[in-house]
Amino acid sequence: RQISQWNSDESSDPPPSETPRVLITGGLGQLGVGLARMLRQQYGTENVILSDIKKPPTEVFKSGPFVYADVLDFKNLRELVVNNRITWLVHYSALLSAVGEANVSLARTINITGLHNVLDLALENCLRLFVPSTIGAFGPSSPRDPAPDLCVQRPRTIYGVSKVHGELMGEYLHHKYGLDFRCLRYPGIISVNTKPGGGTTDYAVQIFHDALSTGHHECYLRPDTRLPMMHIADCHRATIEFMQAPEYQLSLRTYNISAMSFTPEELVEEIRKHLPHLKVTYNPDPVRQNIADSWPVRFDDSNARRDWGWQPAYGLPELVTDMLNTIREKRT
Ligand code: AKB
Repeated sequence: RQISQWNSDESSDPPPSETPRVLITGGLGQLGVGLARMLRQQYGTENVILSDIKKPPTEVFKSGPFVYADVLDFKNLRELVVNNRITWLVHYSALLSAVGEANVSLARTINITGLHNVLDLALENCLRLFVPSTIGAFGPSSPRDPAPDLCVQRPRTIYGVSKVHGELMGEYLHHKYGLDFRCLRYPGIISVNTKPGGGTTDYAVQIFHDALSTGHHECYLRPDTRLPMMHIADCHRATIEFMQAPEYQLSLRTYNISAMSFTPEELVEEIRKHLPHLKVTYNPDPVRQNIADSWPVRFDDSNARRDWGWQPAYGLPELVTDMLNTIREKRT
């Protein structure tokens, strides 16, 4: 009775077509909570559902809808999409580059089988589907400075292989069946409130915490390792602007997005403008160094800028100032 009452209740009418109903998978990783916050500001708290297989921290649970969702369980996902009248799916579940190399079989299952479930579901339910790709989708034979949108992609990590697979599957389903597939290749993302887990670019987050706690950071990459990076606020804004872009503006379905590119020693130099006593030692980890050496040092994102107006707000000085201020505020 309750359900039929709800169904006949005016307040449960489908939202107007411009208001999406969003489901975010892997929502408790580095990116989900912040993206949900920004989407909820625009579309209303109830229209954005975070999901993961882990129990959320209390503040996340209290801030809006959260549900259990395992991307390997197709029926569970389908139930969530149907019952909640989802129209946009943001698929953040994935194992990152370094942790993927340590557990190839799990990375293959989550990053490829999980993606297939999401693609099938998006097709079945006419969803707009966002799947992030990465600088890790390129490899040693790709042009590295800069890496364009379209070029040779022969990554040497299971993470990269799964991301290229995702790009190709999504684009294939778009061209064959009209799936509204959208994919951005993210650089390393720098955030305060949520930490990355198991990536190659993670040093560029940890160094800020170390700088303000012990004053010493041991870097697992060589000082001259240049990689594309981005402040998390730019990453969220790019994702939302891209999801909102009308289809006719998109000449591609997979775009590079870029903001800045730096080496550990350049980052240290910028942090030392605020904290002159920061001590950094270098102890390269062969696995992560090898991965980083195969990735682009710069991204060409001219297509994103031209087609849907992408423009980053943070350069290196702004990123460093914001990271240090935000961590300080959290600590007081
Ligand atoms: C990683 O380092 O694995 C990620 C990425 C660049 O995709 N942060």
